Amino acid sequence: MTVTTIERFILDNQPAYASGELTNLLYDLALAAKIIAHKTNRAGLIDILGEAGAINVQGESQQKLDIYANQIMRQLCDHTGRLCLMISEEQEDPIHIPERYRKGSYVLVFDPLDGSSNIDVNVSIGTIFGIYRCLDEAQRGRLEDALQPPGDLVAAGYVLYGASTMMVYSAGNGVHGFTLNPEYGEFLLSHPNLVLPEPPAYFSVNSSYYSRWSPGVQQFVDWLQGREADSPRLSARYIGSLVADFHRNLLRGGIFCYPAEDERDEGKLRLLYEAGPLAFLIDQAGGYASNGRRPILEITPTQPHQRTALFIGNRGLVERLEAFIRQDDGASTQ
Ligand code: P6P
Repeated sequence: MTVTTIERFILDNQPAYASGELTNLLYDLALAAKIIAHKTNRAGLIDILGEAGAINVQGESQQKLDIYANQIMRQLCDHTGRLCLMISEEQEDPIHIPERYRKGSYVLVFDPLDGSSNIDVNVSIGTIFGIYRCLDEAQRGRLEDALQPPGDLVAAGYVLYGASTMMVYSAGNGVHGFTLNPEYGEFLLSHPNLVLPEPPAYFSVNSSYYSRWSPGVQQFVDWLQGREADSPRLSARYIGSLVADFHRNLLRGGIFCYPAEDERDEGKLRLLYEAGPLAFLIDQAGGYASNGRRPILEITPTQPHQRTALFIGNRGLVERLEAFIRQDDGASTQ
C-alpha cells in the first residue's frame, strides 16, 4: 500500500503549463485546511476550554470560526507571490495583494467556511475554493481577473470538516480526494480519480420551499420523489451544508438542488466561490451543473457576490430538470 501525500501528488500531477506557482498555491491551501480543521474540530470545546483567542464570559471575544477561517486563508496566501487578487465570501470588497509583496499570476476565490451556522449543531462544514489565471500578465489583479466564467478555472476544490477532514481538488486532470491523518498532519490520497457513480442514489433539496419554486421545478421534484412511472429510485438526503451534501453525492451519485424562488429569483448560493468551483469539479467527475437553463460553467459573473440557482450532479438528472423547466416555465433569457 503506497502512501501518497497531497504534496507528492500535486507535484507529480501538476499541469504541464504550471510554473510551480499553482502547485505551491495548492500546498498553501492544504496547509490552510489543516489549520482551520484544527480549530473547527474543537469548536464545541472553545466555550469549555476557554481557548486562546476565543472567550470571555459573554463569549463576545470568541472569534467566529468563519472569520477565523477567512483570516487564515488570507494570511497564508497574501504574501507568497502566487496571487494577484482574492475574493472571499466573508468580505464585500476584493482583497488586493499589499504593495510590499510581489503579485503572482493567479486569482483565488473562496468561501472560507460555508455552512458555519451548522457548527453549533456539530454538522460538517466546508471551505470551497477556485483558482483562475489573471487575464493580462501586464495588468494583474484587476476585478475582471476574478469575473471569469467557471469553465475558465484552472483548479478548484473543497475541504470538508467532518468525521474526518478531507480535501478534494481538481487541476483539470480528474478529481482526487485526500484524507487528513491527524497523527502526523498529512493529507493522504484516499480517493483517487473520483467519478460520479451511476445509477445515482440521492437527491438533495430543501422541500420546505416547494411553494416558492416555479412549476417546472415543482414537477421535477415530484418526479424525483417517485410520483411518475419513470421516476428514478432515489433517497432524500439534505444536510443543509453544501459541501457535505455535494461530497456525499459525488461519492454515491445524485443531484443537489437549490432552486430560484419567487422572492429570490437568483436563489441563495453564490456563483463565483460556491457554484462555480463545484461545477468545475462535477464536470471533471463526469457530471453537470446548471442554473436550470444553462451550464454554470458558461455563466460569466458580473458581480463578485452574485447568486445563482444551482442543480448539480449526475448529468441525466440535471438535464431532466432543464427539460421540465423548458416545458413548464416557458422560454426565458436567464
Ligand atoms: P437552506 C449554508 O447556510 C448554505 O449556504 C449551504 O451550505 C447550504 O446548502 C444552504 O445554505 C442551506 O440553505 O435555505 O436550505 O437552509
